Amino acid sequence: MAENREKTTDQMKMWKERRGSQKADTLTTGAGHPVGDKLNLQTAGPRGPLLVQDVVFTDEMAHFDRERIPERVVHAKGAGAFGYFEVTHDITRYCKAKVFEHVGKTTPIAVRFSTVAGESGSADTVRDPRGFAVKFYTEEGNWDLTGNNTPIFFIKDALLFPSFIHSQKRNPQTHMKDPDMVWDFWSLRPESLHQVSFLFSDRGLPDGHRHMNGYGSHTFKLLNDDGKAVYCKFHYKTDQGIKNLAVEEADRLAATNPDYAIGDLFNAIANGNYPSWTFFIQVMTFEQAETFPFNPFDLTKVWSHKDFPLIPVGKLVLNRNPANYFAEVEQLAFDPSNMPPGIEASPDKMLQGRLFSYPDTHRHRLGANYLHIPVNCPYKARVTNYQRDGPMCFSDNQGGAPNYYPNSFSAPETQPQCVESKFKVSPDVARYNTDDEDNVTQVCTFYSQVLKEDERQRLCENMAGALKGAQLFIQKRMVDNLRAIHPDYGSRVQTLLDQHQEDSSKKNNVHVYSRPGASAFSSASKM
Ligand code: HDE
Repeated sequence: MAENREKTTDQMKMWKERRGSQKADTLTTGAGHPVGDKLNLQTAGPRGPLLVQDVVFTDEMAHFDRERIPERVVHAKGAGAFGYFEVTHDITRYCKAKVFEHVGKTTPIAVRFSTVAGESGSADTVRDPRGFAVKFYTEEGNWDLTGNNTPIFFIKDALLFPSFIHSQKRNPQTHMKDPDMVWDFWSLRPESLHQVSFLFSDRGLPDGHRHMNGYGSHTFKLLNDDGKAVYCKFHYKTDQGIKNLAVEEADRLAATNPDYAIGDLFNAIANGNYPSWTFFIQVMTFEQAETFPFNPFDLTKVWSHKDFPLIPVGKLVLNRNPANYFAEVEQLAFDPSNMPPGIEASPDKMLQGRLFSYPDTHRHRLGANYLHIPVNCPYKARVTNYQRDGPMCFSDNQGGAPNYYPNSFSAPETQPQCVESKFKVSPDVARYNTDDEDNVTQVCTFYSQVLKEDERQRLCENMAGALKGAQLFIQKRMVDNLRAIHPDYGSRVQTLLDQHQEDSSKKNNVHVYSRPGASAFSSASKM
């Protein structure tokens, strides 16, 4: 029924309605020349050939030929929206950043949610972590909290990231997702088990983007006005409540409505049902960090909420859909190194690696002047510096202001109170191996205490359903790792794998370890 159509389906209709009785605009070329005919090429005679002087055609085609920019190397499929952050609780004793200046203060935000391993046309309902990236447009420059829907990650050393991602994406020859690659990497790197266990639990299939939490994940540093620093983690908890999809429902949606999460977010906002998240921090003093039983900068670990309680800070609300997807979401560029004074990086090796990678990828994907693009531009601050020129310079290029520093002509000056905090670094420079740090304790707690019995069983079924696609020696290595976490974890997954082997030998009589069609990242993980 036409009246039951969703807002996403009715977008064209609504656009027309908004224009009301306004006359249609004049169609122009890219250079603004009015176009007389947009349906017929200019040809010598009715059967051709085409004339090179048909600039209406060449202008249109040349631009079309260049429409695609490189998709994000990870997190390519996503949905974006805009809104605000409001401070509800004072944390100025920890942080001097103006974004937290006083209760009631609001700051505009942009948020992009994403899956990780799929391409930009892939389905939304696959088993995968979800990106949850927030850009705060503050008067001290943009602050990008480029997080995920999990408080932890698969690895703890940034040097491993390209290999890790290669193992989760496509096989270099077949161009297919490859369970051998996925499980080979994970089973060779036991520090991934915490995140892998989270991924194959119910939370690996969130029901759209509104029903999941977000996390800054890394440890950051906060500085107050007196220059005192503490370590901190950021959390945003969904006010819509956590909701996950059952495996069968996720599969059905992947086949029938692959853009389910994009549509769900757009429709909610278009209907005035604005999603929100409550923003918290956890704080650890430098003294507590010294005696913390784990490396407090290890991204494969969480900080217990009992020892480091959540401190409420504010609210994130999304109340505007993008007016144009490419302009405001495809070009939206997050960068963990975007931090205003008062928020700094901790020594976390993953965070440190990200400080380089993001602006580097943006310069490749969007160009050297990507910060001129309106959605990335720190419009609440005024950019005054000594950077000039470059391709696609959209601003006035800072007019006649001096382009060198120091200078004697009253050009932008440094602000000593904004200098980064001092900290001591004493150890030897080396390539330190961290893979043998305790990779067991927290995963064991997750498996045996956080999950309930039915959740544990589903985790094992989901995992075995995907792991069965890998070669036997990889399955064995993975199960050995699981046994090290908890004997029950390993033996349950092994029993399910054996069951599968039996079923498939009965069915095929041959070839029990041939790979099933389902990729390791398909949600379909029931045996
Ligand atoms: Fe990313 N990641 N990442 N990542 N990441 C990118 O940046 C990278 C990591 C995350 O909606 C890329 O603009 C490295 C952790 C999100 O636009 C790239 C390392 C977390 C998004 C990149 C990590 C994330 C990205 C690809 C390890 C959660 C999407 C395109 C050292 C805390 C942001 C782009 C958006 C995107 C690199 C690990 C979250 C290549 C090198 C950990 C949400 O720069």
